Amino acid sequence: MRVLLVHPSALMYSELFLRLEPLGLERVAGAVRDAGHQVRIIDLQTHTVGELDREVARFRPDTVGFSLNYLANVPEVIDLAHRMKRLRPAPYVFVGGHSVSFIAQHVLAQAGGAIDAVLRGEGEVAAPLLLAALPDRAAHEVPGAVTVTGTGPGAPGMLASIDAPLPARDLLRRRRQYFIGVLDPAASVEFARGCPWDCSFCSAWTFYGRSYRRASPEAAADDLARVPEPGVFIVDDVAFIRPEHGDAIAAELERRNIRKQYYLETRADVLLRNQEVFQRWRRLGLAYMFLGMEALDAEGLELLRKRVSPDDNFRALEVARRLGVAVAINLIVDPQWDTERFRLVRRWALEVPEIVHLSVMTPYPGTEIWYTESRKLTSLDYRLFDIQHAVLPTKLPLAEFYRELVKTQAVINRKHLGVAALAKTARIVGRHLRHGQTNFVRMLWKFHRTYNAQRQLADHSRPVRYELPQPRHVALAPRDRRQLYIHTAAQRGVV
Ligand code: B12
Ligand code: SF4
Repeated sequence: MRVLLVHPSALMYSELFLRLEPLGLERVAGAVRDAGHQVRIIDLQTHTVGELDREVARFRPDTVGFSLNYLANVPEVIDLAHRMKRLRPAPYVFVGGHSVSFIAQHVLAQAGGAIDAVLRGEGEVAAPLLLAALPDRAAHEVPGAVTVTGTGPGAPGMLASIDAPLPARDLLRRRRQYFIGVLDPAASVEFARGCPWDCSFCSAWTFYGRSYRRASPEAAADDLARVPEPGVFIVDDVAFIRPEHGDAIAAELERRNIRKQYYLETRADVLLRNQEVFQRWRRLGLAYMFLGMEALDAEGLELLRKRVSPDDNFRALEVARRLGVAVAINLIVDPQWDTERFRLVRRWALEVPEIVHLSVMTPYPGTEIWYTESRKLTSLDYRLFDIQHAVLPTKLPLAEFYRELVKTQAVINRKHLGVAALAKTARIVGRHLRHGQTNFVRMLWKFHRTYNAQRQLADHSRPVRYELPQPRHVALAPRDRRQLYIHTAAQRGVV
C-alpha cells in the first residue's frame, strides 16, 4: 500500500525558539515500512500545502495518516482531511497522536466523514494493524481504533520495547531546517518513554498509564550513530530518572566516540539526586537543560502536584549552574495573576541568569485539571489551547493580561537577546552563517512579530469552526485517575 504521513504546521509561538523533527511520525513510518508498505512523509513545519498537493499528485497514496499531537492543530488537520477526500480516488484518512487520543470520538464526529479512523495511543503497533485490516474493511477490529463503523476492542497495543522500530529519518527531506536555539541543525532522539509522576496539569503520564520504558543503551547509541546533525534534542519527558540508564548510554557513546551537543528536559529532584550522571553528560556535550519549575512558591507547587519543594527547585538551579549547562526554566502563569504578580516574576526572572519561559495554565483533555478545574473555560477554540493564550477567566481584563504577559516575556527576552547577549552569541551566529544555517539567526529577529499582545487578543475574535468538547466536571479520587489512561495499567507488564 502507498502510505503518506503528514505532520501539521508548527504553532507560531513555538517556532520562534525551535522547530523539531517529528520523531513520533518517523517511528510510525518506520513501523509501516517494516510491514512492507511504501511510505513518504511531508512535514508542514518545513513544507507548504502546495508541496503537499504536489506530493499527493505524484505519489497517489492509498492512505494518508496525520499526526495530531497538539490540540491547536486539530482544525488544520480536519481541513486537510477534507482536502484529501476531494481527491479522486479519495484515500483512506486516519489520524493519531497524543492529543487526539483523548478526544477521538469527538474529532471523528467533527470531521464529518473526512477522517475514517483515529488511532489512540502509540502508533507503532496500531498503524500496521490498521493497514493490514483495510482490505477486509476491518479497521474497527484494531485495538485502539475509533472508526465510523465502530471502535476496536480493548486498549491500544503498546510496544514491549521501544528499541524498535527505528525512526525513518531518511524520509525527512529538509532535515537542516530543524533546530533548537543555537543547536542548529538538531535531530531528536528518544531514550525513554513515559513518566511515573502525576502532575495535575500534564497528560504525559495519563497517555502512558504512568508506565516508563527505557531504550537499551545499544539501541540508543545505534540510533544516535545514524544521526547526521551535530545537535540533539532528547525528547524524554524527564531525562535520566534512572542514573544507571543514563550512565550506560553515556558509556556506549564514549566507547563509540559519538560526540554531539545535547538539549534535555528534566525535573529538579532528578537533577539533585543524579548529579554525577548529568556531570558525565556535560562532558559528553550536554549544553542545554529545560527545568519544569512551574511555580516559585510551595502552595503553587502543591496545587500542581509537582512533588518538589521550592527549595529543591532553587538547589537544582545551583547544581545546573555549577555544571555549566545553560538552563531554561518554565513557569506556569495562572490567569488569575494580577499586575503585581507579573511584576514580581519579572523582577525574579531578571535576577537569575537562567532563561525563563512562561506558559499559561491551560486545562487539556487527558489532564486531571480538565475534569477538576472549577473555573469555566472562556473559549473552546482549539487554536487557543497552546499554553500561550488564556482560556480560563483572567483576573485582569484580557487585553491587560496579554500586555503584562508579553511585557514579561519581552523583558526576559531582552535579557537574552539584547545587545550584550547578542555580542556573546556573535561567535555562534558567525559559525552558523558560515555553514549556511540561518534558523537560529532568523529567530533572533522574530520576537516582536510573534509575541504581540494585540495579536494574542485578536486571536480570541477569529471565527470558530471547530470547538473542543465541554469538560465534564468530576471529583477524581486517586484510584479514579486511572480512568484517564490511554494505555492501561494492565499493559504495564510489558515494560
Ligand atoms: C518533544 C515535544 C515537543 C517538541 C515537538 C517535536 C515535534 N515536531 O513533534 C516541541 C519542543 C517542538 C514541542 C512543542 C510544543 N509542545 Co510538546 N511535547 C513534546 C513531548 C515532550 C514529547 C513528544 C515526542 O516526541 N515523543 C516521542 C514520540 C516517539 O512520541 P509521539 O510524538 O507522542 O508519537 C507517538 C504517538 O503520539 C503516536 N503518533 C504520533 N503521531 C502519529 C501519527 C499517526 C498517523 C499515528 C497513527 C500515531 C501517531 O505514535 C507515536 C509513536 O508511539 C510531549 C510529551 C509526551 N510525552 O508526548 C510534549 C507535548 C506533546 N507537548 C505539549 C505542548 C503543550 C507543546 C506546545 C504547545 C508548548 C508551547 N506552547 O510551546 C508546543 C507546540 C508544538 C507545535 N505544534 O508547534 C503537550 C501537548 C498538549 C496538548 N494536548 O496539545 C505535551 C503532551 C506535553 C505536556 N505534557 O503537556 N513539543
Ligand atoms: S510535568 Fe513532567 S514530571 Fe510532571 S507528569 Fe508531566 S512529564 Fe511527568
